[in-house]
Amino acid sequence: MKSKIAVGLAGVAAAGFMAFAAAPAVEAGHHQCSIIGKFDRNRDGKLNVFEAKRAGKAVFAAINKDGDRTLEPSEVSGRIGPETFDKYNRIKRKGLDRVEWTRLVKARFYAANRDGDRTIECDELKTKAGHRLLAVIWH
Ligand SMILES: [Ca+2]
Ligand SMILES: [Ca+2]
Ligand SMILES: [Ca+2]
Repeated sequence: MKSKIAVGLAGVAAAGFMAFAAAPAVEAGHHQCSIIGKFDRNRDGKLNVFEAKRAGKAVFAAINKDGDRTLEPSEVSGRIGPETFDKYNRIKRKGLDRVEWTRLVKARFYAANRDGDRTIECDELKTKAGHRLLAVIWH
């Protein structure tokens, strides 16, 4: 009898842990989709490439802390990795200029658009590619 109770408690503890672990992901999902409302100019509940580019430009301005013309590695840390930085840093100045940054935003937009239509829907933001898009349009 004692062992049955112990097993039962372990089960409850495991379920409790899983519920705890799942909760933040659900909240994060809701949070992620709020960016659509923020930049959804044509009010269709989705992000088209123009809306995503606008969001990307807002990020550029927000994270370009030194106010120069480019995003340096320190300014994009946590958003893109060094390989991505090098790949899009075609004109080798200090960092990514607005054109290069926008090219990256567009590439991530199309990579995240799994159903191949013209827009990013909320569920597409919840995928790995969606997170990679969010990294360059969210602030
Ligand atoms: Ca829209
Ligand atoms: Ca800068
Ligand atoms: Ca889509």
